[in-house]
Amino acid sequence: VPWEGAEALRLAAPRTFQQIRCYSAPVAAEPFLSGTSSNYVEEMYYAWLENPKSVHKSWDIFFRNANAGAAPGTAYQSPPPLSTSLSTLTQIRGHHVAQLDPLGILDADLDSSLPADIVTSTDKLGFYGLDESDLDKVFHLPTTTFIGGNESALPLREIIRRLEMAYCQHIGVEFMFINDLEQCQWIRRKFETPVPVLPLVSLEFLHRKWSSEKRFGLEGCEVLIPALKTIIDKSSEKGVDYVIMGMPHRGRLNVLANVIRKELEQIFCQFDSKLEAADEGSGDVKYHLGMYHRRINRVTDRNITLSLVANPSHLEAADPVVQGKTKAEQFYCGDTEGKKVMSILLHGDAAFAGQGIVYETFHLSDLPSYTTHGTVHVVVNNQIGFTTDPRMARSSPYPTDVARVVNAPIFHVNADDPEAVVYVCNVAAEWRSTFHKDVVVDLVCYRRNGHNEMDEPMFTQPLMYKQIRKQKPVLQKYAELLISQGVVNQPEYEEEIAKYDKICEEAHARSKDEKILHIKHWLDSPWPGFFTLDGQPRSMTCPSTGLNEEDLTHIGQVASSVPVEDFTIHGGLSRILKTRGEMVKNRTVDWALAEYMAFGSLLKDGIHIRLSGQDVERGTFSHRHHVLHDQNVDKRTCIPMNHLWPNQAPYTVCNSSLSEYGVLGFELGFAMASPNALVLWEAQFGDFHNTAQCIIDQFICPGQAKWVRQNGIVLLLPHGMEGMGPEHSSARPERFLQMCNDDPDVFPKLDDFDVRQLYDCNWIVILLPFRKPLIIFTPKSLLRHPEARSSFDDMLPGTHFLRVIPDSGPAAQNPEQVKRVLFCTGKVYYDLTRERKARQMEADVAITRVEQLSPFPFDLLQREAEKYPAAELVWCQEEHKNQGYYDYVKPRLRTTINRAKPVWYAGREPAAAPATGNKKTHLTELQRLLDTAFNLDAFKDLS
Ligand SMILES: Cc1ncc(C[n+]2csc(CCOP(=O)(O)OP(=O)(O)O)c2C)c(N)n1
Ligand SMILES: *[C@@H]1O[C@H](CO)[C@@H](O)[C@H](O)[C@H]1NC(C)=O
Ligand SMILES: *[C@@H]1O[C@H](CO)[C@@H](O)[C@H](O)[C@H]1NC(C)=O
Ligand SMILES: CC(=O)N[C@H]1CO[C@H](CO)[C@@H](O)[C@@H]1O
Ligand SMILES: [Mg+2]
Repeated sequence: VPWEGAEALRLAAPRTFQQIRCYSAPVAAEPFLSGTSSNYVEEMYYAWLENPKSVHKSWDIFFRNANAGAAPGTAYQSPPPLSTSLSTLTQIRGHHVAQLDPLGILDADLDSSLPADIVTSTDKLGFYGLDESDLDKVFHLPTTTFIGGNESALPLREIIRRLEMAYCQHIGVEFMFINDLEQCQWIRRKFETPVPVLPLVSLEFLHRKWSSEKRFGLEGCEVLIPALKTIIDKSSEKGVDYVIMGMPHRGRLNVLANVIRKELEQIFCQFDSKLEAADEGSGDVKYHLGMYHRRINRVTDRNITLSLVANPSHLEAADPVVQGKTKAEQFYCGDTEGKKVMSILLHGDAAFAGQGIVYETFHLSDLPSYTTHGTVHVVVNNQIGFTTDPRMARSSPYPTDVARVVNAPIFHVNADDPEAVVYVCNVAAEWRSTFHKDVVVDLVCYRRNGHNEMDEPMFTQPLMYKQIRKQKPVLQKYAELLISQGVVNQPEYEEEIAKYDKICEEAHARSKDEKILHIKHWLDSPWPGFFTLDGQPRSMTCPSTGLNEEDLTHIGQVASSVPVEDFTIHGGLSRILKTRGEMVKNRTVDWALAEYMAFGSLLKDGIHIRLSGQDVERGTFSHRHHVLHDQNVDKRTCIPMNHLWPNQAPYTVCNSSLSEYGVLGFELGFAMASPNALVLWEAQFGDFHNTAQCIIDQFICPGQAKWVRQNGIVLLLPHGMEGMGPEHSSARPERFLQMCNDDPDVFPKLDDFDVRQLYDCNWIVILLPFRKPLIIFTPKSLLRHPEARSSFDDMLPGTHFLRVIPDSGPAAQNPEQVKRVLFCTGKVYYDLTRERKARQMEADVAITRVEQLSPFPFDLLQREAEKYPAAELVWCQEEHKNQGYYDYVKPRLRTTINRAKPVWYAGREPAAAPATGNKKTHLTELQRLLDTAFNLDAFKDLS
């Protein structure tokens, strides 16, 4: 009894039924059938697949309609139902035949063949068992289409026409992979509901936005400007008041001028090569600078803030940074659903397809601590990347396929059809505000000129550029269309052009009055009130970081307890917390507890802390345990750090996705939004930071010099040679040190040595009247080393961070007698002290720890060197000679002592890999370096 069967199946597996609506028949049938025990139906189904006539007519219709998702009961009436797959397949594959390329040469999906199942009024009818005689027959429409508007049945000819209009014209919609019925239906409704006349874009609007500064114009994709405007206007209408944007070089100045509305004279004066730079730092080229602008949106009459994030040449690198900044702005204004703050990311076609960071960024889009609740992506798909043809640039049909991994709908649109573009952008913004998920607009366009003004495109793309030379600019095309429709007349059009030219001319004239160039006008994230106190610049001091005894004890107690009721933690963790409790009673702290003290005290001061990275909640080395898990209740957790004080700032700690490039970029962006937060990213092991090298090289190291923008991001990089092999040993300190900008050959003559030196450098600490990135090489085995402990006494009020820890044992009592000073940093100190004791050389050898490598503590080390007049000076490190700190330290130590004597080296030999994978070799190497460090004759022959 077919219909009872259908009802039963539907009730048994509603989810399956929903899903099969999205697929073509044979694919859909599998989940649909596998969930049932009805062999009878199954057998018939396969029989029907082979030959629809082999089963009873009722089953034929049932299978056709049930497969396509028609509600049972509706399909079995007259007029005869339309095969749902006819409309479904158009929804799925219409974009393959849509006319997306304005040039009409390349297919946007790189495939010129036509799908066999897309029916037109003259072709492929046979695929559905129809012929031309059916064209005027009226068919009942399935529930999965909205082409009927208010009608439930239409003639086949009209059905095909409407499907073509919706899916095969200048818009190609990819959405049928979305496995959410509501979302699919929403998109269908948007594109299928017959719209009598598309909302007309007035020429005045287009033109004012389009004319632009010549050399960095968007020729071939001018439609980007109304596209962005539409997204912003619609979002503003939906309640958004802050839009953060990231974009590459192409069209950037145009966007600044016409979307963000940066004063034109500020843009023009950048072209004047005679202007002097007014800010510290080396600056950057004009199409990389950021921007922040607040203004009234004329369409919605609401205030809107637009920020364009500064970016390096490295394409797509700014994506995660924009997302992090967006998350931070949402966080600070309590916008937990992304209703007020949103991001827009622009991409080039080649970069979007080729750069892995795009994928990493997409994978942050739905994670609780990283989501920005939907990003609108706009691809300037000019079908070329520098000189590379898309057929050589990607293996996927579209440059946008990467977005499919997060089920984002993708709207391809022919950029020569401004109305289609504006329509699609409205839908994209509405999608974002409805579902708070990512969406992609693919503007299929062309690049009228070469890659830049100097570039000859005919060398490599002769045919494409022959066509482009013939192509009328879209403004002209659209103006002609509107004039022919009588919407505007020729004089009105010319008047608009003249009006905009005049605006540009006047601004250009004003730009000549600018005398100096202020990069400060180009800040993407101003920090109002941070650099001044009551209108005066803040004093340059390093405040004491000490805490009083009660606070230390209180933080320690919370760190060693479970501050909520009825919460069962793991037995092993109970022991760890108990030991912590004992340490607090003993007034000592290890690394993990010290971190607690630091975070806890900042939270008390109202400073928000965010710690992000792989497995940071527990800590890779199981030492941190900032999130406790109830052993009996799924997902019940407790973060004791958030139970410290009544009015404390919030503490955010989040396990990240397994990405370094994406997540470090994100945290950098988060740190950008506010100076009053401590944002830390921890690598699983320091070794893995190099997959985020681009963020370090392009943003963290030179960010202030290029963009006068400070950033207080902290990198925690577990480092140390512990016999764990070449990939778990080195955070590559040598690379960070090589990028430090303090001069090895100059002993700085400075008042306020410590703070001034920090101010001048490119990276380092917190609790300063300015912000710098800080790189910390963090311990692994030292986390549990019994001697790697500090007393509360080192943390009481008046205490400071120690840049250098001098020797305090017998050697320091009798410095004249000391034969050798071993300068070192990090964990090798503990190997050295153990060895010194074993050799009974405590009076002969002093060991000085350098805690702050850069900026180099010239002043303190000079004191140390002078204290031991008769001693040889040795730099000792466990790292290989071409790695670690040696190359950085040696010339600076020599400068410190005015080159009065040699600086010797004790450490591993140069090597290509950071560490051996063989434990025995590891120990042999260690013993050898200790022997060198303490064999007082070792260097005699060399001198
Ligand atoms: C990571 C990176 N690799 C290489 C380059 C050099 N480069 C600059 S533009 C460009 C082509 C970009 O093509 P596309 O993304 O399509 O943008 P379009 O220039 O066409 O707008 C390349 C390879 C770069 N800027 N960044
Ligand atoms: C926009 O912001 C300005 C300055 O903050 C304010 O004076 C004005 O009232 C705001 N306008 C609207 C419509 O909110
Ligand atoms: C605390 O001090 C006591 C006595 O010195 C010592 O035995 C114990 O190991 C210490 N506990 C911790 C956790 O350091
Ligand atoms: C922010 C986040 O996703 N945190 C997760 C980190 O991992 C633990 C353990 O799997 C989860 O409980 C957290 O929710
Ligand atoms: Mg391109």
